[in-house]
Amino acid sequence: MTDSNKPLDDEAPASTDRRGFLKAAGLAGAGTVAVAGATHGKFGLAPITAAQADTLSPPRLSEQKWWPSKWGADDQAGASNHMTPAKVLDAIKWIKDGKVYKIGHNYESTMPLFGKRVFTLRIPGSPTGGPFGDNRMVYHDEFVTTEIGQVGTQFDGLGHIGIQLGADGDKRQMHFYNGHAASDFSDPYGLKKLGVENCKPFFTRGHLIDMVAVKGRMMEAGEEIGVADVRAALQKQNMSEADFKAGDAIFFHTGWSSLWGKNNDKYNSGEPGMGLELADWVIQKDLCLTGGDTWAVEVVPNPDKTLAFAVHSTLQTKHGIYNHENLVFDELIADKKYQFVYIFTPVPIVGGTGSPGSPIAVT
Ligand code: UVW
Repeated sequence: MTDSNKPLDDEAPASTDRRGFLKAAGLAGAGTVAVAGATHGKFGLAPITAAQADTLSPPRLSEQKWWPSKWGADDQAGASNHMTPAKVLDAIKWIKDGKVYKIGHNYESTMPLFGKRVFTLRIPGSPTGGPFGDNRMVYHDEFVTTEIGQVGTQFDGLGHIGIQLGADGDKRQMHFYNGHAASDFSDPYGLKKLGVENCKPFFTRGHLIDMVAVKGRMMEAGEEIGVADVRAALQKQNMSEADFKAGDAIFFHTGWSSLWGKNNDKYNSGEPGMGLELADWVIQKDLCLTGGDTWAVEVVPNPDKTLAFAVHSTLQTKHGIYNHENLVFDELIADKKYQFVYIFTPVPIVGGTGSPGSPIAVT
């Protein structure tokens, strides 16, 4: 990792030596798995034991303090701060055809859901109301029960992923983007900080990496996308690393979305995706967002069996770089359109952890 934040001296428990802190960090990983609940033991995410933690070689992910953010100590918008008028005017140069591609899935009860999340829709009364007036108007409303920002095509806000640095249950030591501690903002009626409403709408250049073309097949669960893979895809697509500018977004087509609604068990069983090497590259390129045709956009299980969703923790928690999950790129791939304007306005649910919605790519 080239992550160069300063050590967490002021956060380590007073009585903890380096070895002890590594152990705490390892057990924090176990806590993360417990949050995943139903996935315990799945994806190779079994919690590490204290004995395993003792053998971990430094530096561990959670050893370093990642705040204050480069966007300011009070910032809650993270990498969406890249969305400036200059960025929009630069991005718009990529619109040549006037063609709009829908890159999100429809929302329906048959979509694959992570863990025990649900999606149910009812039309109360059906019709819900009316008739009104002499014109006899009737109407339908929908009633939806779901984890609204974390099902289907979903955009992770910065209140979604944190890192537990202390003991289980110690919310003062559960830190999120910009160091915000769960003790300061977590609330059953909506997050008091880092709610998705703080994110600025996206209108930026998007680069699509076609891993299916690189591999000649759909990628498999646990298969990591590295920097060399991205370079191979760029070469195949007549693109270059120099095309990436600060504030751009990168997307990965792995073929995994072909399982969507057809083999949900396999879709949910793990996934191919980014590893930490590539996460570092994303940080170096100063991108605003990653996205993919999988439910986490990162490799699951991680080839390093002691890690769980480490790319989420690195990009979202430590760098405020957003993640857009469960996308679909088939039409862009069919048209060989690998560069476009990515447009997405997160639904500003006050205190929400994420957002549903219908992102588009415009060429
Ligand atoms: C978790 O919520 C654990 O993952 P994701 O952001 O991929 O839904």
